[in-house]
Amino acid sequence: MSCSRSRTFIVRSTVFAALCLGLLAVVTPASAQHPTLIANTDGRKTISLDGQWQTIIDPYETGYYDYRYQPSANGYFKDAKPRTKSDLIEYDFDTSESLTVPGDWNTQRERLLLYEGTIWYRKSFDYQRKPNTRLFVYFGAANYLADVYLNGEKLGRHEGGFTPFNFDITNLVRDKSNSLIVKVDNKRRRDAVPTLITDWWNYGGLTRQVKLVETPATFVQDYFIQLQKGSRNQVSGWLRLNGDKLSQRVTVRIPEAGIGKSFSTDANGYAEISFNADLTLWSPNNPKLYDVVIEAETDRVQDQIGFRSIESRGTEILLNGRPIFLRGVCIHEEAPFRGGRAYSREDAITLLGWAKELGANFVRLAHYPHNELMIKEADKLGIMIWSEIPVYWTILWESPATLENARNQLSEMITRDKNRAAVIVWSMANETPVGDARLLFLKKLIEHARSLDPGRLISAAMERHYTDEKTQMIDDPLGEYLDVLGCNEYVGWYDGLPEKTDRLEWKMKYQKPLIMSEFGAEAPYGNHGDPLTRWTEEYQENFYQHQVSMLKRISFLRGTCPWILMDFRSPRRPLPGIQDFHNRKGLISDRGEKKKAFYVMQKYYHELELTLPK
Ligand code: GCB
Repeated sequence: MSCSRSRTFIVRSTVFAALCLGLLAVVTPASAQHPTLIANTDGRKTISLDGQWQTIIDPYETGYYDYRYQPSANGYFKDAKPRTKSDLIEYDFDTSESLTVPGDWNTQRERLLLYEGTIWYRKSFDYQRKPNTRLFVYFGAANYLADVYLNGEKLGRHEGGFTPFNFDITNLVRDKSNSLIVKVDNKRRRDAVPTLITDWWNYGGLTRQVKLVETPATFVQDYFIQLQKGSRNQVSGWLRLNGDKLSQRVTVRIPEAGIGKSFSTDANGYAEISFNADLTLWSPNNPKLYDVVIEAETDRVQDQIGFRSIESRGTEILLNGRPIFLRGVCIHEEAPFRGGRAYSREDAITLLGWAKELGANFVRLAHYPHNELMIKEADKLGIMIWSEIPVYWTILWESPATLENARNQLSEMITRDKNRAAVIVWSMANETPVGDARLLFLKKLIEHARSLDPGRLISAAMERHYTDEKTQMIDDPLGEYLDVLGCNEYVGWYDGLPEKTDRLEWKMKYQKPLIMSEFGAEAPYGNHGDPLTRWTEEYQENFYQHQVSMLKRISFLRGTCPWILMDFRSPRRPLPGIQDFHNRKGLISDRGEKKKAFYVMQKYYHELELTLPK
């Protein structure tokens, strides 16, 4: 993404041409999807399209394919109305039910709880066109596959349920009654990312905010402004313009630090930036954010950026040059109290507030990129983040299209969040099986991540195995390519009883820091019994007590992320009266009740806070 300097990619082929080429039926290669994602849309004039959208449920994709299973020229994207009393049109957005955006569809209507398929969304809006102004439509996320149309014309397709995308609609938008239509399809596919099985709910829909973004004709489309790797006073990065006037003087200002440096963009609108700066560094104790202004001749955009360095050396993780221990917790993007996908600032504040109460300075946002508000709140609160893409379990390692899709999701995640100090780890994968094809696949992702962002730590949540009955070994060949190793282990839950941890010794093939990226046990809040009775809070508490004693014995351990902060919905968890289709490994219930285990981790974190550098 950072190297791509081409103009915004807009698919505006006529439906006729598309039909001739068979384009509508073909998935656009992910790499060609969105080379020009706009960074920091919050720093721009936007018009929200959130609220009620008219929707049509379309399990057979009747609005897309004709009866020969060919893309239809007159699909629902035409938003047609009968013109005469004799006209035959078998759909009507106006009289169909509506859904709220942002929001998953599953939790908005009872009969959609298990729905996996297509729903068409339509928003009508007016827009006053302005001279020298471009207009984009920006989607925070659509799970999973989105086909987007404006006024009957296709803008393009986006694949991947957790990252943003945008389209230039300057030449298509009109003053009155624009019809913006999105076909969202959340059918699971073997070749998709994630693939057929996950331990979380496949919430479909326009799950994050949708907005119109106004920019000048030539605008600052993206920029990377961070401390250079290994430095605490050298800012380096790049910026990129999009438009017709690509050669400009652009000034980067950090007023509070008295900085104003100018750079010239090349014929592609690209400039590298580099300057010295005496800055107060961002850290959990002092999450300092600076106003940063990027001023081109034709545009001005403002951001809030924190500056900090993050490195690994031997088995240490160094924040601003000092060793830290990551007191973490895993979080799913599940809404506290109401259930469903989390999307709001309030959701973020609640979840991160609980993490703070636990004593955490770090969160692992599992298993896909979470919404941007979460990252921005963490930036303000001083909570460090592990962010990951949904390369989970059993991806099709040999498929070039699957790799391209994963790469694209990685690009979009990094593009969106690369200026957020809170993010310190990009994770490539979760519990993927050791093997040659998988290693090749993940090495390509690592290479790609490093090319987009040379600064952050690269990790992956891996597995361990027994070399004898008391030795746990981490020697996954992937470890060689990572900066920090993640390991998920459930000794005491899927593997024996809690006491089993007492006799285990941990070994790792690599001289690198280890984060125990998952460990946990299930208990619905309020279910009581003795410490060896499954599903009780006492068992979960016992599990954590034994885990903590074991974790304390691992000399190369530099972080812990219990699984998980809050209970979440999962189709893999049917046990009646206990799970009821929820994974109950939360330290807190989905109603906000803290379980006994919460206090075990809290105590451990408070001890760590007193004894280890923050
Ligand atoms: C794991 C997975 C996570 C599951 C968890 C569990 O290893 O990474 O997605 O939810 O175990 O509860 O089994």
